[in-house]
Amino acid sequence: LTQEFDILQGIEEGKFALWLQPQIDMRSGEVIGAEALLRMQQPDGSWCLPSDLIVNAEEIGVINALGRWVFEESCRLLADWQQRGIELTLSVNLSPIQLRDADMVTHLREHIDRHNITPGSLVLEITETAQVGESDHALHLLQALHEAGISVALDDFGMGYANLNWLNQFKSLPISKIKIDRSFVSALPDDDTMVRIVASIAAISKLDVVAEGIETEAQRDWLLARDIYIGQGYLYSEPLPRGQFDRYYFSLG
Ligand code: G
Ligand code: G
Ligand code: MN
Ligand code: NA
Repeated sequence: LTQEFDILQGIEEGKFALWLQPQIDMRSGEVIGAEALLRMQQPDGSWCLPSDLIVNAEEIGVINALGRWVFEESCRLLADWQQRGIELTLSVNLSPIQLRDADMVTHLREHIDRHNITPGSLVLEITETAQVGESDHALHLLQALHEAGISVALDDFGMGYANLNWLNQFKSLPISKIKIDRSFVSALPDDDTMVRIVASIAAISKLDVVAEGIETEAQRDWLLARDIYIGQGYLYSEPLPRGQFDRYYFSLG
């Protein structure tokens, strides 16, 4: 179990890092962005995300502190890219609990201003299970993010599909992307029902679609044939430490 002390001290001691998984325009093979994935340095020096770390951080009440570090680090990273003329979006995962942090948007805007980055280059990934459509506060927050020019993507989309109530509401939410959950992509091309449904919802709502967890060329080709062209997955790259991500980016550019 990761304790509060370990997490707060880990932040102080530089034990956290954001690794980057490339997001690809599969039509051209070009890198168009990255998802930031949190890693923590282990006693043996390796980096991973302990499977219970996010849940623990939520339970012991330090997820907002950790989330703020992630925001700050993301803004530093974007500022560094933008100073070097690298125009990529950075997608950052958010815990549903952070959606209840009343100061979250103000805090984010301060970082964006301080680092002088383009707000639209930052994408916040929220999970569908956060059921934002059912909370006035979360709706408010989405609206504020929208007004600040920050994009929002629905992560792991499809997992909560059984909730029809939610589906109806989501069409009117200020979000710009949906990410099709890896479990549906891995069922392609044999079982395509779910992805077809998601793709048609996206088409109706005019949202960008990102397909996660693409591992095979057959999956990529199936998606491309249905105009789903933004992809992320081991077929292209695993999440990479920053230096390696830069090399990946420049080797393709
Ligand atoms: O690479 P992967 O093992 O990183 O990620 C495992 C899970 O942890 C994913 O569901 C991902 O969304 C989540 N995750 C990764 N980084 C972060 C982060 O910075 N904040 C939050 N809240 N979740 C994250
Ligand atoms: O929940 P979220 O989508 O944020 O989590 C991303 C997770 O998916 C990370 O743990 C990341 O390492 C993992 N991931 C990314 N691409 C692939 C893939 O192609 N196959 C598998 N099995 N996992 C992947
Ligand atoms: Mn994600
Ligand atoms: Na996901």
